[in-house]
Amino acid sequence: MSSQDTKTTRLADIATAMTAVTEAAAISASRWIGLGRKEDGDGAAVEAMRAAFNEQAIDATIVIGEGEKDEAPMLYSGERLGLGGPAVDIAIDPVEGTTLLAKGMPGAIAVLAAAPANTMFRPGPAFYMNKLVVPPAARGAIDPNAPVEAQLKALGKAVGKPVSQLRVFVLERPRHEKLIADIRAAGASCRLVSDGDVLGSLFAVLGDRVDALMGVGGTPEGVISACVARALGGDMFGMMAPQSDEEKAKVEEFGLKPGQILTRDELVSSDEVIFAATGITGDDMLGGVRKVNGRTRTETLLIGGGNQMLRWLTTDRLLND
Ligand code: VTB
Repeated sequence: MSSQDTKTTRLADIATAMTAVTEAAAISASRWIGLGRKEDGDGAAVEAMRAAFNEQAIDATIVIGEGEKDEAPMLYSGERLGLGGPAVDIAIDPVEGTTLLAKGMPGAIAVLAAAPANTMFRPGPAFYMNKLVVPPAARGAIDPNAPVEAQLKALGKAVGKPVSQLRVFVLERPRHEKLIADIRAAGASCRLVSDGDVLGSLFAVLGDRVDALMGVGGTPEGVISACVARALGGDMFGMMAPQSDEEKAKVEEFGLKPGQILTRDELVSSDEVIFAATGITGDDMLGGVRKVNGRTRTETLLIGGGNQMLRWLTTDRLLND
């Protein structure tokens, strides 16, 4: 067996476990769809994720938990989970898009990324990151320090489109007013979305709906996005972008510089990455949790590094509720 085959086999084993974890989180969170209580939905997903991890034959270290930024319930960074097995770093977002969940809007997902132990960037207190995510054709073609117009020109050249046909995923936030104006002034268009830049990064890497993702979002989501980019051969840069003096001071104390740019491979230094996402509220990429013939159906997207494969899994479970 070649080393590539060995790697693939090991990944496949962990991959199944990872889908069980995101599915458990999505099912628990789905009970809170549209109830206006995002912390409760997030808390349910966190507890379900923790319980599901502890049933898997892995030695998982949570490198990136979620919650501190939104004062939501935590799966703590540094927490060890699992029954023992391959040592992996885990970045989780039990509900990516808690507001979407609380409002019953499309696009909330339960998501995680896994990679071999000690290969994921530890963001510490850095909550916000300025991201640039592009598809494989543009890998190495974009200067993260260049103005937006120059980046879009380089992107267009790399993907073979005029700038006027490029669309950029941007979170709709007041902080992005200038970015949005710059994108439009360059002749490109924006897909403005209220939440969910992990899905945005996935779309950008796939060149599906958008050609790039730009702007400031959560750092946890950023590391998960870097795993997607690495697994599928796309590119990403993440720039430390503290949004308050307090965050800036903590980031500096931690040894990171505001404005410091991390490459995709600094964000995750292994090709052996796994990404799993299960739809909660559902959108046109991943259906949400729903009842079908008395069973609970989930839709999960699984991406395994190395072979650049995307796998969609539809699972129906008989649950007692
Ligand atoms: C983004 C988005 C997330 O946080 O990362 C965003 O993808 C950034 O934080 O779904 P702000 O909302 O504070 O701008 C989320 O919206 C989740 O909190």
